[in-house]
Amino acid sequence: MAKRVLVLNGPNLNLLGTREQDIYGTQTLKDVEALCKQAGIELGLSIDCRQSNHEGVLVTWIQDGCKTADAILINPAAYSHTSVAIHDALKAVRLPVAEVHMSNIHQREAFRHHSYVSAVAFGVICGFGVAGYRMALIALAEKLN
Ligand code: CA2
Repeated sequence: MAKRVLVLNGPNLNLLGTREQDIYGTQTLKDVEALCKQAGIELGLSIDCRQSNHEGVLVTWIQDGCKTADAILINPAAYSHTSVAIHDALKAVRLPVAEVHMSNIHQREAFRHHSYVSAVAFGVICGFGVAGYRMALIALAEKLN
């Protein structure tokens, strides 16, 4: 059976492609989700994409992940830099986690340099735009096989 990857996108990523195109590019969240589904087909993974602007919703989806997923790919967006709750939820589910950021967070404001998620992720990809999602799925497929 295909391994299942839960792809989570955090707050404001529903606005992708509509503003701040100099930082995040022109592709929309729909485009990112289509890219993930296509990569899933190529890699033999079943992909479930979700986005929320709410921390608690993301925490619940992560908790449910132990029943519905074999791995989690997450772009926690601004919650990367603030959320102990998301850190704790990811730690609790004990699934392999890949963290993705489209921009190079280390080249940006100091408050973006630390992510609470990185400590519970097996890998972090940043700075490669939306291609980072595909890279993370390749890494997860290898990890799961
Ligand atoms: O580079 C990334 O992927 C980020 O996770 C994106 C977050 C930011 O807070 C992180 O520091 C780095 C921001 C997502 C907001 O995306 C928007 C897209 C278009 C217009 C407005 C916001």
